Amino acid sequence: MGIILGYWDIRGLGHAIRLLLEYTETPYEDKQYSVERKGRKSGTRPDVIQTRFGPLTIDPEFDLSQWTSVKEKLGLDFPNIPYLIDGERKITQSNAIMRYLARKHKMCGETEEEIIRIDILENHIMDFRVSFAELCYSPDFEKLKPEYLEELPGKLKLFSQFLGDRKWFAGNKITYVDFLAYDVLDQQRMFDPKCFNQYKNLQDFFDRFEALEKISTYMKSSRFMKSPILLKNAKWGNEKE
Ligand SMILES: N[C@@H](CCC(=O)N[C@@H](CS)C(=O)NCC(=O)O)C(=O)O
Repeated sequence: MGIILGYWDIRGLGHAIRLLLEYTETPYEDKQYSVERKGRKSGTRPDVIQTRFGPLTIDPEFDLSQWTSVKEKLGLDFPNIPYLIDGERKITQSNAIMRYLARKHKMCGETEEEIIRIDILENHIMDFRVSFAELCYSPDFEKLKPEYLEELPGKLKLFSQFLGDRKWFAGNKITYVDFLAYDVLDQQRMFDPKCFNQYKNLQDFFDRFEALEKISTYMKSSRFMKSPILLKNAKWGNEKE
């Protein structure tokens, strides 16, 4: 049996995993769960999902039952999505999935310096991802957006400095954190299309990544999902472009 990736039918935490599966030419089933808008009466108990930034209560208008009806039945230690099933192996936590796939293809860094850079970036990217998701799911989105945009160049500058004149974030060889960085930085580019204007090395990084043969083929295929980035209850990134 091949690999099964289970996730919402959104980009979210699944995007970097899907990109890595495609890049490594790993056959996989992209098992997507949909959030339905209908079929739920208002006034019923809302679903709560566990996100990186804590529990997120979903308005009863949205029906998560495609996922919640199977959540406890898959034999996952800590039931959540994304999950990856590879035969007997059942893995949750997006970065555990990334590392599992990357280890198979020696994409976890080789030297101590590369591994330290990977560890730093993997965790920093998650902090960055979470702060952006918090903004997008916030009821105060419109109020908080200007401050986020004001602080964004300073945050991107740190990524630009960290990359420096390297080809990839860890060094000369592509590693799984490049997939995470690509995803999260690309979301910023979609949010504020001009935000990379002053960061030539990050623009070159986007181009280099998108020019990878397997990535470019995937991006042209019907399997590729640029959006929606977030669930339907988000204030931004919740629509298919
Ligand atoms: N720390 C987890 C967070 C997973 C997570 O936040 N999953 C969200 C979607 S991005 C979800 O909807 N979980 C479903 C649930 O809690 O039942 C990871 O990195 O994989």
